[in-house]
Amino acid sequence: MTGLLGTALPWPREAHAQNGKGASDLVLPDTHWNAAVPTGLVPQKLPLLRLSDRPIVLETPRPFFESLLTPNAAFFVRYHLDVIPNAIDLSQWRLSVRGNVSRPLEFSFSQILSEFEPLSVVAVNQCTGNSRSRFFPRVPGTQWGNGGMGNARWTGVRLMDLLDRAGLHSHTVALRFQGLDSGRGAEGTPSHSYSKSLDVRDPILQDCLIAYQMNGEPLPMLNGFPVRLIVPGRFSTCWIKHLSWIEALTEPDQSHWMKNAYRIPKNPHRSTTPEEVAAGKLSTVPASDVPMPVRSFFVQPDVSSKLVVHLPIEIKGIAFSGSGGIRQVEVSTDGGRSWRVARLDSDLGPYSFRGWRLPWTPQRPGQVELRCRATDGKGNVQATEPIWNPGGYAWNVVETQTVFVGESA
Ligand SMILES: Nc1nc2c(c(=O)[nH]1)N[C@H]1C(S)=C(S)[C@@H](COP(=O)(O)O)O[C@H]1N2
Ligand SMILES: [Mo]
Repeated sequence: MTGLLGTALPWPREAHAQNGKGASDLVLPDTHWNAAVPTGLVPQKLPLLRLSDRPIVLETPRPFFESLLTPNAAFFVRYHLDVIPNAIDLSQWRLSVRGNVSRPLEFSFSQILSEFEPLSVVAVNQCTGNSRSRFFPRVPGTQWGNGGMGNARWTGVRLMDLLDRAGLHSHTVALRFQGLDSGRGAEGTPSHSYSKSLDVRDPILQDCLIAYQMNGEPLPMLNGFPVRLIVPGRFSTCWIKHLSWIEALTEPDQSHWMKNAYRIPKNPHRSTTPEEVAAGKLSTVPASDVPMPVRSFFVQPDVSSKLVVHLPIEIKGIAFSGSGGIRQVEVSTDGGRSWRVARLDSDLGPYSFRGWRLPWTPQRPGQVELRCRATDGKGNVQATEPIWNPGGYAWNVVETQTVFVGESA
């Protein structure tokens, strides 16, 4: 597989992550032995579900989704490589735009802040592998529950405003985005850095932001300080953190991250079988080239809730889609036999979580299976059959939630 990575990329740390004057002090676990940090705690983060230490991967527990904007300190964290910048000297840091452009440019942080019009978007950042632990047969990869996602208000500047300054040449076919993290990649690949590309004709480029704020604060280090790419409605595999290089390519990106990783079945259900994969018949597309499928989730009640027969409660949840926001959420309190339409909360825009709620008075004691299913702005409804693909990607099956109703007398 060596040789897949077309252009040689620089070693990010040498180029940019200096530890000099003005650096913020942040102590991250040593990549081999984490004795420097109390167990379970990572700088700027609350205790979250720690799925890996090397690299650090944290999942957001369900109660944090009671707030429509996920708190920064509870926002999930995903890295692929274990050398993560833990201090960035903004006086040295630059965002460079290079490759097939008229004027290769390097932007300082203060230029990004002062020379471009700021704007904000509320958008869900969801890992392509969110909910992977549901897959059967099991697939390798981070075994996410439903907390490999979060919703935030991202503030920054338009990607296209920076690119217009640099002047994209014709014959550019793709834009490659690379972050500062580095380290040993997948075996047999030279993927010592994390980078992803978007097709230059992809209309989503017009909506992409280079964000320096998350929920009105500087980005937490682990969510991409000082700037990250926001690609609204798309899986976050292409939301490059610590974004430092944008490169206009004249050939399609042949790197490991585009050719091998993060590819999903081309069919609309994103589903296949182990047999089809073994037969070599599966055609795939990069997960970042397509809108995220519609999903909905229960926030309350959960399996630990104390429910009592004839005592009214409110069933609450969230929903989102990469295709035109949420049109409707339906809830079943009888295992899918009948459905009622939930009330939707206020609309924070088509890329945001949409809160929903439904009053419910349990009529009988015992075990009840709740279900929720959402329909998006384009009329897509959540899947009812299990999804399977070898990467464990793009799960969007109707959620079920078992609850227990107690006697009142
Ligand atoms: N620099 C960099 N950016 C990255 C990644 C990474 O490993 N390095 N992982 C991507 C993937 S797959 C995910 S799911 C999101 C996670 O974003 P978060 O860590 O801010 O929650 O970051 C994306 N951007
Ligand atoms: Mo991801």
